[in-house]
Amino acid sequence: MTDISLYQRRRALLQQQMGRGIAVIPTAEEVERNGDTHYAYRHDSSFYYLTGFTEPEAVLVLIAGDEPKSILFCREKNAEREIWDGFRYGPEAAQAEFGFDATYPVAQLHEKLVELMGNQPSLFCPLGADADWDARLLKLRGEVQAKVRSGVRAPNEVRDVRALLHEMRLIKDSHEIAVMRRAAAISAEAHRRAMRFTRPGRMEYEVEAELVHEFVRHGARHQAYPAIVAGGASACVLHYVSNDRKLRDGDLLLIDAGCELEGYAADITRTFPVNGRFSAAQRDVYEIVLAAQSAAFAASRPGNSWDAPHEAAVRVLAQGMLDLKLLTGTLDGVIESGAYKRFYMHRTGHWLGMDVHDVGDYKVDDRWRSLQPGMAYTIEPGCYIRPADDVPEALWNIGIRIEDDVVITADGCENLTADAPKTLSEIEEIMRDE
Ligand SMILES: [Mn+2]
Repeated sequence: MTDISLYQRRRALLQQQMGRGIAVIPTAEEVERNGDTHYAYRHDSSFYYLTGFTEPEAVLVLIAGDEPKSILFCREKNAEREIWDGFRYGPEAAQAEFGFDATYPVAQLHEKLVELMGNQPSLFCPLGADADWDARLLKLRGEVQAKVRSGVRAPNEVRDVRALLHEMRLIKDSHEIAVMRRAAAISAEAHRRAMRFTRPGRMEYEVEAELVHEFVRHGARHQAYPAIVAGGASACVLHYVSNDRKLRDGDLLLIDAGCELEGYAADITRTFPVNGRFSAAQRDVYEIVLAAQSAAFAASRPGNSWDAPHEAAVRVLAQGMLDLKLLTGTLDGVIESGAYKRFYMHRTGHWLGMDVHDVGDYKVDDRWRSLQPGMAYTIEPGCYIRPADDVPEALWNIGIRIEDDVVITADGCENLTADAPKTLSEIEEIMRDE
């Protein structure tokens, strides 16, 4: 059963913030893959956030002001197409099921919009997200403008509705956190399964198949992003997705994978030895990355700056690089100069939600924003050591990242992905079990 009130509340909140005006928010288009087939359809996240509706060819129209209205345009029922493509709600059932004030066939969108846009002071849309939609809405606005002599005015300002929507989506409500917990739990189970399965001689894609199997068998039909299954030197390629090499004894395996469940993403990275036992050099680097992650966790609490977890992680990583003789100089010196970026070139996290790299500004008025309860993000420090003359040979090709998903709570943060083994002993134990 769809919980209508959840989406109605979100629409009402957006309407309040709009003040007066009309918003037009389309869902995503279907995309052809080749020939007659399409990529698996994925709705637009913001459209879904406001509607709970997952069919393609749908548009949400909101009227804000004294008489707020929420209106859905969607595909009509079609017995013939439903035999081929499956169920569709149609306007009538969609109105009852999703709690709209009105619904119309999407074929009437243009004609109805000309009517609805008249005398609205502002037009809100995802401005700049899709050039075709921008052009279409401006043309529509022009048609309204042309009726000026009959006393109708067109909106005289066009605003990006995403500025409002993204601020709303940044703070997760209890429903969202509950879904994210489940997406995280399934993904953590998949990482456990991958650890049990991994051994020298197996292919990276065989490990990927184990991950996907675990996602799908729990109803998470899609990955939140393409899985990275990177053995040995490939772990130093940040977005390695070929996943087609043989796993070698003595190498590490870095897996960055998470499922999407009911429109919400999980994003977990674990790094572990292919043969189940960390070498001394691997252990040394791993302990540093793990300590950096702990420091970032400790800095994840309400009131702290978004940058605090990153700064904390960088401090530990940079000290570790000095200890390992990867860098020379002083701690403050290598942080100041950015020398540490040779081995740690990304930031320590990103917002997480419906999109794996979720929406929301990281800075407000040019300052890092402060963390608040309900904000969800990843904590993912790493260290990537490519072969070089000035790098101790024992460390060559060690690439390690450890990534968990957290939500800020009233007094700290909740780790959603704690079930994925992370300490040296937990990892060696689960790999020994097989
Ligand atoms: Mn991530």
